[in-house]
Amino acid sequence: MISQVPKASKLMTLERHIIEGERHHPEATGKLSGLLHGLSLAAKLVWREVTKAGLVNILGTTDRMNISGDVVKKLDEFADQTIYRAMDHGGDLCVMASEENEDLLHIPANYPQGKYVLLYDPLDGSGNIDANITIGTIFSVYQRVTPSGMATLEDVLQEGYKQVAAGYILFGSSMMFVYCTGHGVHGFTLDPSVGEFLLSHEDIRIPQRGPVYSLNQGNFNRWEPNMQRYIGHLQEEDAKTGRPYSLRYVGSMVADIHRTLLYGGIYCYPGDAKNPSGKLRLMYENNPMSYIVENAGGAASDGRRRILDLKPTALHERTPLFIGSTEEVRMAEEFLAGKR
Ligand code: FDP
Repeated sequence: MISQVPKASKLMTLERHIIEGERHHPEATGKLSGLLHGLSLAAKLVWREVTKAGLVNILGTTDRMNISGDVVKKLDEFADQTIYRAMDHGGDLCVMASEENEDLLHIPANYPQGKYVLLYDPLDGSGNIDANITIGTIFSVYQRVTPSGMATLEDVLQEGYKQVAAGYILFGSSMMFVYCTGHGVHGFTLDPSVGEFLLSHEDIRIPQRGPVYSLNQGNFNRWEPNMQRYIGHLQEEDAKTGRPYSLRYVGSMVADIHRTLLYGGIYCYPGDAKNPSGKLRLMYENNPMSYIVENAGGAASDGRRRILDLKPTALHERTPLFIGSTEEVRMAEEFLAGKR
C-alpha cells in the first residue's frame, strides 16, 4: 500500500525565488536581483560575526557616536561596512545611505553606477547586542530619479510608496531574510548546514486584528492624553473585544514587528514630550517596515497619516509609528484624533 506522504512545502532557495520574481517584470534587467543577492551575502557575513560575537571580543562599544547620538557598537560598524562593501561594486546602485552615516554614501568612481538607491539600517536594536537578544538589518530600495551623474538627495528622499523593494534580516534563534518586491512578503530561514536561505514563510499575511500591543510603556507619562487613553483602553477588561490585550516588547523594532506580522497586533513608537517625533527613522526603519506590513495586508501610520505617503525632508528624520494589523492601527488613529 502506498503511504500518504504529507504534502511538503516547496523546497525553494532565496536565490531561486529572486530569479523567479523577475518574471513579474518582463522589462527586468536583473539588477534588482543582483542587489538582493548582494544583500543576502552581506547578511550571512554579518550573521557569522553575530554568532561568534561573545567569542571574539567584538562586543562592546566604540568611542564614536552615530548621527542620532547613540554610541556605536562594534558590530554596528562591522555590519555597516560589510553591507557597503558587498554593495558598492555590483553596478546595481547609484548611491546608498545608512543610519550610521550622516551623509550619502556614494559609489566609488572606479565602479559602474546603477539605477537603484539603497537605504539601510545595518543593525537595528543594537542596544540589545550585549544581551544576546534578537537584532536585525533593515533595507529599502528605490529607483533613482535624477537622470545621470552623481546621485543626489533628491534620489534618496522619496516617499515610501515609491519603494521597489524592502526587507529585513532577523538575527535571532535562527536567521531570517524577509523581503518584498511588491508581490507578496516572503520569509526565508538560513539552513546553516548548506549555507542557503530556504523558503519557510511563503506569502505572509498579517491578521486583521490581534490582541497584542508592543511599545515602551515606560514613556507613559510623556505621552499626550489621547495616547494614554488609547493604551488605557487596551488594558481594560472586556471579554467581548478580547481585552485586556497582552503587552510584548523586545525593544528591537525588527523583532517586535516580525512577531506582529506573524501573530497580529500593533507596534507603536509614538511621539512624546521629550521626543515629539518619536525615536524611529523614516527612511531606514519606518518606510521599509511599512512597505512590508502593507504588502502583507496590514497598515502603518504616524498616528494621522499613512507612513508611505509622507514626503521626507531629511535623511535622518524621525516620525511616530503605529504599525500592524489594519483594525488595530485604525483604532489607534481614532483615539489619537480624539474620536473615541
Ligand atoms: P536601538 O536603539 O537599540 O537600535 O531604532 C532603534 C531601536 O533600537 C529600535 O530597534 C527599538 O524598537 C527602539 O530603538 C527601542 O527604543 P526604546 O529603548 O526607547 O524602547
